[in-house]
Amino acid sequence: MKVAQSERKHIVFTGRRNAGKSSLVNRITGQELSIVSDTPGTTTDPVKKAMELLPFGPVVIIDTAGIDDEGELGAKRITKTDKAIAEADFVVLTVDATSLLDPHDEKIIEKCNRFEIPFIVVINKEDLGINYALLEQLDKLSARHFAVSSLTGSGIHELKEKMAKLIPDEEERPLIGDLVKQHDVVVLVVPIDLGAPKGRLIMPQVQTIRESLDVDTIVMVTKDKELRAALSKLAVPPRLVITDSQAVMKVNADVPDDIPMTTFSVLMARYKGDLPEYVRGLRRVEELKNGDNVLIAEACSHHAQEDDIGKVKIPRWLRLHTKKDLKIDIKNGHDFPSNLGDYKLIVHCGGCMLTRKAMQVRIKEAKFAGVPIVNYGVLISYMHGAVPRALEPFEEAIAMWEGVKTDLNFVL
Ligand SMILES: Nc1nc2c(ncn2[C@@H]2O[C@H](COP(=O)(O)OP(=O)(O)OP(=O)(O)O)[C@@H](O)[C@H]2O)c(=O)[nH]1
Ligand code: SF4
Ligand SMILES: [Mg+2]
Repeated sequence: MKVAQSERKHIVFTGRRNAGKSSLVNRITGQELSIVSDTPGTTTDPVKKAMELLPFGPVVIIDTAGIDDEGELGAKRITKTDKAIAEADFVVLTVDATSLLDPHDEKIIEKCNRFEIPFIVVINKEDLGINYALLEQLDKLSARHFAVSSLTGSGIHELKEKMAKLIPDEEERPLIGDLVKQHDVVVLVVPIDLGAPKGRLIMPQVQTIRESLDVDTIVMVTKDKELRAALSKLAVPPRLVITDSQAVMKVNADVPDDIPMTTFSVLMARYKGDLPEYVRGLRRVEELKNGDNVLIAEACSHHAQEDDIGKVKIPRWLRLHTKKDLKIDIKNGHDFPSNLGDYKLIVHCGGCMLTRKAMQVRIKEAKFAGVPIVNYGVLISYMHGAVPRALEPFEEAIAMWEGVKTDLNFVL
C-alpha cells in the first residue's frame, strides 16, 4: 500500500561532519543512497528515502549535512538540517566513537528534549574503540545511546529493532470518526469556485469522506449553492454539516441552529494541530495594535491563486476585522522563521502537508517564543461570525472559548 509522505514517520540522521551519518543510513536502508567519503561535508542537501523499517512500518529516512558545517554555504545547510529536525518524528544523532560530544551535539540533544522529539545517540565506528569519556558525557545527559559500526555492520540489526520500538506509534487520531456513528447522515459542503483544484477534491475532503464511510455513515456531498435544497431532501436532519471555511458564513446561515456544524479546517486543526491552542490565539486578534507584525505561515509553496486565501484573503479580512494598520509577513514552504519573537500573532495554514509531529513542533516553537498562534480555519470561522458554532462539536475548544470570551468581556 502506498503511504503518503506526511503520514510516514520521519527519521532524521544528524551529527557532525564525518561522524558516519551517510554510512549509517546506507547500512540501515541496505542501499547506497548517500555518498560516503572521508572528506568532511560530503552530504549537502538532505537525502530522503521512503522505506519499511521492520518491525515498525513505513518511514522516511533523511540523511543530512553536518551540524558543524562552516562558511556561508555551511550555515545554509545547517538551517536545512535544523528544519529537518523540527519535522522529525525521531532523531538519530550520530557521534564518532573516538570523539567527545561537542556543543553542536549538545545543542541537538537540548533541542530534542525541548521539543520532546524522541532520539537516540548512535556511537558509530565502534570498531575503532569507544572513548570512555564520551559514554560518561552521554550518561550525564541521560541520553539514550547505542554503539554500532557502519563499516563492519556490527550492531546495525539491533539498532533497527531498537529504533522500531522507540519511534512513537501514536494511536491513530480520528478526523471525524468519533463524532458520528453508523447510519448517521453527514453533509459535506464543497464550494467549487475558482480556487478549487480542477477535477479533484482536496485531501481533507477526501479523508473526511473515507473516514465517514469507514464508520458506516451516509455521506452527502454538495456545493454551498445547493445546500438548502440538499437539506430539504433529507427525511432526518444530518448528524453534522462540515463546510469549507470559505463558505462558512453562508453555511452558518443556511443550516438550522439545531444541526451541528463545523469546517474541514477545524477538523484538521484538531487532527494535526492543537484546536484549544488556536482558540486561545483568538484573544490576541482583539489585542492587535497599529503597526503590529503578524506572520502568516504556509507549510508548502503551492501555486498562489489570484485571490489566494493566505496571501490575499486572510490579510484583507484581518485588517478589516481589526481595523488596524498591521504589518503582515507571508512565509511559505518549509521555512518557519526563527525570529518568531518579532511577531504579535502567528496565523498558520492547515498544515496538511506536514506530519502531525512537525505541526506540533511549530506550535511548541510559537509557545516557546511567547507568540499566540491561530490557524486559518479557526480564524476564518471567527472573523465570519461562526465561532462558537463551528467549535461546538469539540468540548475542549468550547471550554477554551468560554475563557477567551470572559477575558475579553465580549458582548456577543
Ligand atoms: N572505521 C570506521 N569508519 C567509518 C565508519 N562509518 C563511517 N566511516 C568512515 O567515516 C568517513 C565519513 O563517513 P560518512 O558516512 O561520509 O560521514 P558523514 O557523517 O555522512 O559525513 P558528511 O556527509 O561529510 O557530514 C568515511 O571515510 C567512512 O568510510 C565506521 O563504522 N567505522
Ligand atoms: S494547508 Fe498548508 S500545507 Fe496544506 S496545501 Fe495549504 S499551504 Fe500547503
Ligand atoms: Mg554524509
